[in-house]
This record gives sequence, C-alpha cells and structure tokens, in this order.
Amino acid sequence: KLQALIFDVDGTLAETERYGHRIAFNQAFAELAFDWHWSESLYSELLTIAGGKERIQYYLERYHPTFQPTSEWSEFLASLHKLKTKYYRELLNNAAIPLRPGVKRLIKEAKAQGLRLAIATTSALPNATALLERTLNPDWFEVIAAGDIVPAKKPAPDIYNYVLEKMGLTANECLVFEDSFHGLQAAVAAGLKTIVTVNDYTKNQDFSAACLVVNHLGELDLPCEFIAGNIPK
Ligand code: XBP
Ligand code: MG
Repeated sequence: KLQALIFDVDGTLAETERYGHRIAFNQAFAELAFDWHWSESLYSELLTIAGGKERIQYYLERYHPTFQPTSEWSEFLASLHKLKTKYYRELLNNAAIPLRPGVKRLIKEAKAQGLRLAIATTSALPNATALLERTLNPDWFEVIAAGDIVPAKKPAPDIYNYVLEKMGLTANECLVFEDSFHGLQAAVAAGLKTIVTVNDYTKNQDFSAACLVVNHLGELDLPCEFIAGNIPK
C-alpha cells in the first residue's frame, strides 16, 4: 500500500534552475571577478552534472582546463559554492520563485489522506529549506534529504535509499516525483516508482523508466497533459 510521496526539489517543485541557481552561479562568479558566464544553453549542458560544486568543477575542467585555484580545489569549490548559495537564497527572498502547477494542491491532498512526505534533492540543504519555507512548510516533510548528506549524488540511488531507511519504508510503499533523467535514474535504481513532470530543460530526455510522464501536476483550471506512461498494476 502507498505510504509516502517523495519529491525532488529543483525543477520539480519549482523552476529553480532557470530562475534561481543559474543566476546565482553567475552572480558568485562576477563577485569574485571571474570571467565566467553560464548562458541558458550552456546551463542545459551543465545540468547533466548534479550538484553545484560538481557542476563548477566539470565546467572548469571542460572550458578552462588551465585554471588553477589559489587554494586547494575542495576549499575553492566549497567557498565559491557558499557564495552561490548566499545569492540563491537572496533570489528566493526577492523573486519568490513560484511552485509549479498542482504541487501545493497534491501535497495538501496527500497530507489530508495521511500520506507521509519526504524530500530527496541533490541541492544543498539551505537551498531546499529556503524554497519550502517560502512556498509550503518544511515541517510537512518527515525527511529532507539534501546535498552532501550522502557521498554519491543523483543519478546514484543513495539519496533515495537514505530517505527509505530514515522513513523505515520499502520502495514499493513510496511514489517519487522527479523532473530530470538523472533524478529518474536515481529513483529507479533505488527500486522506486516515479512520476516525471517535465520542464523546458528536461522535456527531450529519456523517461522510458517512469511510470507516468506529464507536463505538470495540473490544477482544476489547468489540466495536465499526458506525455507517456507505463502505469504499474
Ligand atoms: C539539482 C541539482 C543541483 C542544483 C544546484 O538536481 O543538480 O545541483 O542545480 O544546487 P535535482 P546546489 O533536482 O535532481 O536534485 O548548488 O545547492 O548543489
Ligand atoms: Mg530536479
């Protein structure tokens, strides 16, 4: 029997990549006078790497292979990422990135029916809680699993296995909501059934492992569109 819903954050609850993370990375680069700028199209490519620190490292290796930080790599990445997190929180406070259609409705309905709720995100914990504080309520989620809490980020299943263990549930008692190929891979590798709500960054990715693919979760006056499905019995 279904006991819990587990939600990804970025791209699933809200369009935070487009209106938040990318801009915050660029603001952090500018503050440190680095001549690096992540355009929308470059960011689509960089999104294949999960995790902000990991994404910066990939970008530098690929586009600025001779760059050497003045401190240790791990220290450099951590401090640059900390600055990015500060800007991201500022953006959330000022621009108030809205939830995607149907997210609040579904979460409230699930709560009313006694389903348990959790978060599984690659993004840093302060980023996840900042969005939840502004839009939903962090207390509604029994587990908020985020960022470096597990060593291997999505597409590794670790973050989902962590949530299952914390909640004392098996995979077939849960349903996951994701927006990206790497998120889907992580959930499926943990044995979880997954609904994908695509967005502009992810709509051309391979979601054949999902049990349902829709454009968003839908509202009464904004029905969702079915894209693909393989609904399990
Ligand atoms: C989210 C990510 C994160 C965010 C940035 O993926 O990949 O890296 O882009 O967040 P998912 P941080 O939605 O699959 O969890 O900079 O805090 O890592
Ligand atoms: Mg996502």
